[in-house]
Amino acid sequence: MILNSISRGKTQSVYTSCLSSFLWHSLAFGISGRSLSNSVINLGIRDQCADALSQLGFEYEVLAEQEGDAALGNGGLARLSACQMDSLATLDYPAWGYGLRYQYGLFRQVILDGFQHEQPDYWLNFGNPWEIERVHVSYPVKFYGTVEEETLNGKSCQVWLPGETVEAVAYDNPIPGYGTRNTINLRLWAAKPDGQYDMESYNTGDYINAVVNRQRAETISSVLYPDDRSHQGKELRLKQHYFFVSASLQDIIRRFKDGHNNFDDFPEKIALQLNDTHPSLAVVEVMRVLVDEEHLGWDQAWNIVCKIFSFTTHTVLPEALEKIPVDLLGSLLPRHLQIIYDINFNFMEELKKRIGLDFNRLSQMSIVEEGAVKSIRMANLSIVCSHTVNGVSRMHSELLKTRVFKDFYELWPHKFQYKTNGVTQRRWIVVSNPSLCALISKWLGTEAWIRDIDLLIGLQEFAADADLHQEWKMVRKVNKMRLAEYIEAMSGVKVSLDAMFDVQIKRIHEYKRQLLNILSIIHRYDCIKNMEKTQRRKVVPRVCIVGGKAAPGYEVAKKIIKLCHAVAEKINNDADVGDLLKLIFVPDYNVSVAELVIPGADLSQHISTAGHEASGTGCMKFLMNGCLLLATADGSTVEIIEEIGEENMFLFGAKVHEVPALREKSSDDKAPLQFSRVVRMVRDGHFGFKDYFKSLCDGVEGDSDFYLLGSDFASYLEAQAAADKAFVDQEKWTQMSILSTAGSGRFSSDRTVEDYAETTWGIEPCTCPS
Ligand code: NTF
Repeated sequence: MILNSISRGKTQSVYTSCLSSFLWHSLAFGISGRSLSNSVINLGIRDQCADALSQLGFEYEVLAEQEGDAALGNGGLARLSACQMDSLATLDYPAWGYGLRYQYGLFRQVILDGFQHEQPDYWLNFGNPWEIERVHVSYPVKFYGTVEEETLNGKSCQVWLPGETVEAVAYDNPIPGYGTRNTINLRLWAAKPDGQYDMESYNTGDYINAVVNRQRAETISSVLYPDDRSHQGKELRLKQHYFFVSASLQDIIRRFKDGHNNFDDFPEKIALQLNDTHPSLAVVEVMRVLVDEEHLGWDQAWNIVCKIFSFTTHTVLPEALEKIPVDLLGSLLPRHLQIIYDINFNFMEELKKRIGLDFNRLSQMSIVEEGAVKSIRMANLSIVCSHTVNGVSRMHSELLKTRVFKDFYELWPHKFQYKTNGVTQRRWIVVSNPSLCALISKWLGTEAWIRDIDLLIGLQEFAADADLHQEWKMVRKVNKMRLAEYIEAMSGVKVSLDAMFDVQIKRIHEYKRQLLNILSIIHRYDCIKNMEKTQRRKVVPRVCIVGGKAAPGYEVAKKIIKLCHAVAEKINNDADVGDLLKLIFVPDYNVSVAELVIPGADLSQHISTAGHEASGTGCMKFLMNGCLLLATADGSTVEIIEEIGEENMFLFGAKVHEVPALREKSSDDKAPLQFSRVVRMVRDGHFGFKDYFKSLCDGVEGDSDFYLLGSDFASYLEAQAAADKAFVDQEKWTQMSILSTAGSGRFSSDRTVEDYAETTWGIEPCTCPS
């Protein structure tokens, strides 16, 4: 979820246009990863820093490793925002990011006996040197209370009498652009108690209550919800949403009002991007502020709202769309609920004029969902109030138009666009893979690709050059050594550098199909065990690396982690197998781990059931680093195929249009024998924990195989075999690797934000005077 505001039109500079703001979503957003290396690279002072540190007796790399990850987000959505901030700064866009300064970021994953345990991530233990506390920038945020009707200048109006006030205090985190003086700001809000309330309690002698209330206020920004998919109707979560939205909008409106005495120019100066539905209350809040506080007429306020908001959704599954129970919303934000009802009333009236009394459709498109738990559909609210609805890849956008938001697409086809995600080459090549960075610059004869990613295509010309092959292989080997050392230190397992390093790192989800990967590893193991010794010599050695966190309440995902450990235990200790196969689970997967693992990977897996991954961004990071992809045609991989060609990756599996029919097909026709065999091995307790794994097996056999592991298994094994074959021919492999990097330009977040700037926000870069 992103909510951004940007100054529109031609602006002189960031400084003269300080009305410009980029209001970034908070709850799935964060500073993600470490800041030191990225900042010194972007500022162009890395070598000076390293020299200065060495004079003080410190090694730069060692020092940089000491920094902890800021994990103020869950997964791809959060890291996407961080990449986009880097691009916005680098490309001189006048932007601001907003978020929540959680005290506890995403939990730390600790593995005990193969099971995931969650430990709190109190990342502020040693302070955060990157932030500047703005004690004077704070705003009251109100909750609860009642709404009363009053008469003002002869007109009746609604007045919200809140029951609780909390203070939002700003902490600024500068984001420097690369090769520019432009530095943008990420403003994070921390919740503090409202002084007023404290005193009242104290005066009545209720000292204990005063302290408890202080703590209650601070709770709002205390902890990040660790589930990136399910949105239970939790009051604290809703409070976080509104706290972030209210503080950020007060900040933006204050800056706007500094230079304007009415709201006529507001849509000219501000663009707000709803990045997923988590900040969608912003549309309601803007209406409330304009109507109740600024006393604009409803129509005038509505006109402004419809011009400033655009919406990006990051999910494919209708069931993952956020809904807020009306009772909860009405008690926490009573005035907002009224406004939502009014917006919906107007929308329904307009809709009736367009489609007539088609009650089925009217009820599906309504912002209010009737039913056992009456709820507000945040996606519908966002679509109704936004001028643009974006998908995060072309395929995602097609699914939105034909399935998820079909009715809305038929009503407003002009609103629907897509902006395929991207990642920043500054962090994902320059910072995390410095030797590859140097090699690319040497062969292209310039470092300009770091700002102008399209230049990477120039590598194509040398894809068959023997000297480049030599150097490319050397860089890859050194990165593999670094990863192998990490694996040994972390797990005690020694891995061979001659093996193919095969990686799947991402959040654990059934649709991402880590289970498919593990089952195919069991199959490989089974094949090796059943081979003659002479045959084993022909096996291409593999090190399979899996990493990812499971949401604490997601039982199936936790079982998949345990299965991975159980299988690893068996394989890694089997003398028959030796270096031919190793399975490693990398614990506590986070951005820093990704920076180490991605450059050292030969093959990476992006194997979601077609039609489930909205985009995926991990695949882009691997691609940039010259890692070959083993993938289904899902999300952004479809566009990767267009860039590098099917022949340079290993594609498999059902296509998106085939999935519905496959789900209908009778279970007996779906899975091949090899699949049944490996599932049986798990069922029979080959890896222990027979009872515990039973439900995992039940979930992929028969009609329960919703994610189609069985029907994709045969083609998955074929793709794996093709990868083995290609790896034997190292020159061919290296050429494919070079072509992967060369073709990755389209997947830079520079391209994504330029696209947003031009076609959604209508803004231009403004260069800082030097
Ligand atoms: C994720 N969505 C999608 O699952 C990914 O495919 C996509 O690459 C990223 O967003 C970024 O667009 C979510 O994390 C969420 F929360 F929306 F489900």
